[in-house]
Amino acid sequence: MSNTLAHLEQVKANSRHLRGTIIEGLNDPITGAISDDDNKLLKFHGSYQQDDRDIRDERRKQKLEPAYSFMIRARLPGGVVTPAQWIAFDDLARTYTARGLRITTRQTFQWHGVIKRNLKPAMQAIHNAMATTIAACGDVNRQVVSSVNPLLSSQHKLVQEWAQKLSDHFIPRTRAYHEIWLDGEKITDEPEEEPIYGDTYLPRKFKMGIAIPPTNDVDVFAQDLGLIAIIQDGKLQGFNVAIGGGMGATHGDDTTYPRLGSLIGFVPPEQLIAVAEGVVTLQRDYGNRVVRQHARLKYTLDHRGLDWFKAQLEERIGFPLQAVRPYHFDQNGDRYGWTQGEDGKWHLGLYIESGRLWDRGTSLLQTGVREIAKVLDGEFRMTCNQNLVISNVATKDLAKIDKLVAQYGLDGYVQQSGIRRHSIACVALPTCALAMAESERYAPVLLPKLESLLAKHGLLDAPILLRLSGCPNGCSRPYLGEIALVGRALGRYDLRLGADFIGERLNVVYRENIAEPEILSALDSLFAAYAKDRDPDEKFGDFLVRSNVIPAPSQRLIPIVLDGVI
Ligand code: SRM
Ligand code: SF4
Repeated sequence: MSNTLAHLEQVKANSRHLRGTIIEGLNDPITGAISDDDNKLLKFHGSYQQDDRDIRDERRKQKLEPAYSFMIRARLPGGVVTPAQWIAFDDLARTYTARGLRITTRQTFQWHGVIKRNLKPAMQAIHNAMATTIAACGDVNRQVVSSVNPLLSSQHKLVQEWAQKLSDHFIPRTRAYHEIWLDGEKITDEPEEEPIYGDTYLPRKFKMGIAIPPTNDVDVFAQDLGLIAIIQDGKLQGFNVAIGGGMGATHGDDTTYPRLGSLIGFVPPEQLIAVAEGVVTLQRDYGNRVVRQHARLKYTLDHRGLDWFKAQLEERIGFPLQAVRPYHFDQNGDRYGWTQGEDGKWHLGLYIESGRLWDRGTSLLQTGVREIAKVLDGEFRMTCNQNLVISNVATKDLAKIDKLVAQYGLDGYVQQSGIRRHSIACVALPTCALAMAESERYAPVLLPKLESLLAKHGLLDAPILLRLSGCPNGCSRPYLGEIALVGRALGRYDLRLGADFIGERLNVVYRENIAEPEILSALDSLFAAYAKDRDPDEKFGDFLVRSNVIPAPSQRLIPIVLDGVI
């Protein structure tokens, strides 16, 4: 293999389909870590080696190795979890982890702080709960996300089936997962086939998501392959296809940037898998395998051209895409409280701060949801805004659920401010190796300060999208926040402003590398202007653009459409 390729390409090629020496590393009692190369492969199995950054310096001083542990991420297409699974996942959190359960911005669970000797039993516990972690991370198609639209339960069901089919279709075929984690016997010495991925998998991670208008809770234009379900008269007609969305960027490197997906056409359901496979395999064949920073689909598209990509895709799949169908989004946040679906069942949207369910002191949110799981005759759905929906509840059971929700303080959403209800924060410190600043731990500090400013200007109930990220990788999709803080260094952030409320316009940098006093002072003036001069129902981000408070966003206002009208 050419030595101009990124090192990881060579690791993948030599890994015997993701085996490497992970088993040997797990069995090495001398260290709490595994080797760097195995760590890269471990991601494909849904786990990351991390260390507790709060005590990193102290351990270095004491000449101890870092406090290594592992984060595990589940693959739960569409974020649907049965009550039995919830209890099993909660047991796992209590037995093996240090930081409770964490709902992610891709509507699945992460468990942090699993030490090496517990990794295998933890993976087995997930398997025993009829779930998996394979391909939750790594250069493959990840967790497939889909809208959690409680009003339209039959539509959710239709779309959920496609999320599951896409997820299953793109699961790696290697037996390595069974061999390493489930003590699966090696069935054959014959080389295994990865029919979609080949020996070196994809150049970089790949993400798919399905939105059900009018809700864009998955941020469909942030996906490599974003699908907008078109449903008429209760029948799924098919999907508008958007490609090349992505958030990640690097401070100071203009060759990396967030990008909204471009709409390239419409596909009926029976052709969806073919189109998805066409997009994935084109990215497999043409994605950049030399420079990893440029390896996402968005760069392949911008490098080769959208027309080129679409022509290649149609040649590969053997049929043309149809013209984009009309659709309309009205928000990318979640609905809170009870809503009744068309089938009469009820759905309760709950706000979970930064998605963390972890009993601390008198706050017993983790136990609260566990108690609900014990009595729930329905299911849980996690959202891409890190929230939780208790779903498919019969009318006779409402009072029972309400009682537990109130008892365990899960009803905070009732009184919360508009900004809190629309806030997301990525994990960041102390577990994330890439964090430059606090995010999840900063949210409870920042939010009350913002709320007191908003209250001063009579805006406490104004729904404003706030997104915090500890670095520019963008795990909270901060470039789609009406207000976003993107970490630069401890206590310092870029303040970005002016995305819209529906996930169709990126924000821009308003102030670079500033600390909290400057952040609050800047927002105080802007809130004052918004309170005074906004049009009726005008959203904060739209107001900032209309009133030229921020320069017109350099990115397009709506995603590029090829060959179609919306
Ligand atoms: Fe992310 C890397 C956490 C959603 C873009 N992300 C990481 C790592 C694994 C850090 C690392 O590589 O060492 C973080 C682990 C932190 C920890 O301690 O748990 C991490 N990402 C998360 C989660 C948990 C954030 C959260 O608060 O919920 C989300 C888990 C999603 C999941 O369940 O699969 C998460 N990450 C996202 C999203 C949002 C999305 O997908 O909708 C993005 C932006 C969309 C995108 O991919 O473009 C995102 N994460 C990244 C990137 C930048 C990728 C890029 O193209 O440049 C990295 C860094 C990397 O891959 O090198 C990253
Ligand atoms: Fe870590 Fe950065 Fe992602 Fe936050 S945005 S979880 S700091 S990689």
